[in-house]
Amino acid sequence: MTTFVESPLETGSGDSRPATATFAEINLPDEVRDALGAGLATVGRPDTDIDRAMTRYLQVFAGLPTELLQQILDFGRHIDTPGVTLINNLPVDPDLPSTPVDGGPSGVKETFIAEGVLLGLSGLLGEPIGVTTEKAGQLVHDVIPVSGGSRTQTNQGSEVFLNFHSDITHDVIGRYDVANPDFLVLSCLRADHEGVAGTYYADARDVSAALAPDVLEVLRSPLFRLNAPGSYTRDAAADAEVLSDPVPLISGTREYPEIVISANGVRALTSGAQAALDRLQDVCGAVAHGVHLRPGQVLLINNRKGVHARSTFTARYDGLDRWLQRTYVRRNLWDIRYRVTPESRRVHY
Ligand SMILES: O=C(O)CCC(=O)C(=O)O
Ligand SMILES: [Fe+2]
Repeated sequence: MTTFVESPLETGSGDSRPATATFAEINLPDEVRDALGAGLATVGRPDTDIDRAMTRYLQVFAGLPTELLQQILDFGRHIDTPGVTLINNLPVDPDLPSTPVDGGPSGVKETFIAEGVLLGLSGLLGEPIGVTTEKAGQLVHDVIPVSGGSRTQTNQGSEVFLNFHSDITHDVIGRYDVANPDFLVLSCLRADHEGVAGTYYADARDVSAALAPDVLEVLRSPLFRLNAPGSYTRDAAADAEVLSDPVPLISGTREYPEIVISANGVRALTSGAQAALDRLQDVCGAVAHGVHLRPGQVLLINNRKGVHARSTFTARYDGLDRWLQRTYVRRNLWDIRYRVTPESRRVHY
């Protein structure tokens, strides 16, 4: 049975977190972990035939206890389920190689348990996709500190707080919150040296409840332009801003709001909008749930129900730095077919 356990988690700096069930935790019993690991070991490399591998992962994960499996499926399919779920005690690779200092992928990783955990869980939520401007279109993203990017608002950073954001996708339609992933799966292969890197999630339901009504109304107005992700502006625009059309940051029904924030900068169009934006980051910090990810732990993140952030930590670039793997997951590939590349039906511009 799952409980809304908060003991291994930190709360944000404030005291305004309402008691809603926007965070959940799943603990795998040891025998379930071991059976999953044994099943995944039979699949091998996922990248030679990804659709065959996804099918095999589904068969392996179908062996989870019904209650646990349903909780993961419900996370992906229902509007009223938590925005974030931490899964504990997943199988890990027997001998993890060095953390790649160039941000990955590792050329010497010879077992694929982590990839199986990541892609198998992703397949329970939807379909993993690649984006050509993010990690060269790969389906498995390595999230590793990179010295050249240590102070950037990207997943290469470590020395600066990565502000509350959604993972968005630059799109010529002018909206960056349409073709972006519905879910992120974040899997920890190696913690940071000091074990202090925190990953935080603020649910838009909690955020909305904690905001003053007038500030919420401003955030629900199309007074904000999102800057494209740092990976896009770096590669395609020499780090110049590439702004979206004006959008609201919070939208949809009051009961089930959607939130979007770009990590690489939001341009507020009025001074009132700027004040609301500043307040929004503070409120996210106050209502957020956080975890110091450890090997064998995975965070399922709904990229529409809430926003996530990462604390600072110290990278040493010594092969033992923090190493996460991440997927971008779409519930439905049909709606983003206008962006598909000729090379792969899972990779989009
Ligand atoms: O490093 C983390 O914990 C999260 C980084 C992040 O925002 C991401 O990978 O999308
Ligand atoms: Fe992110």
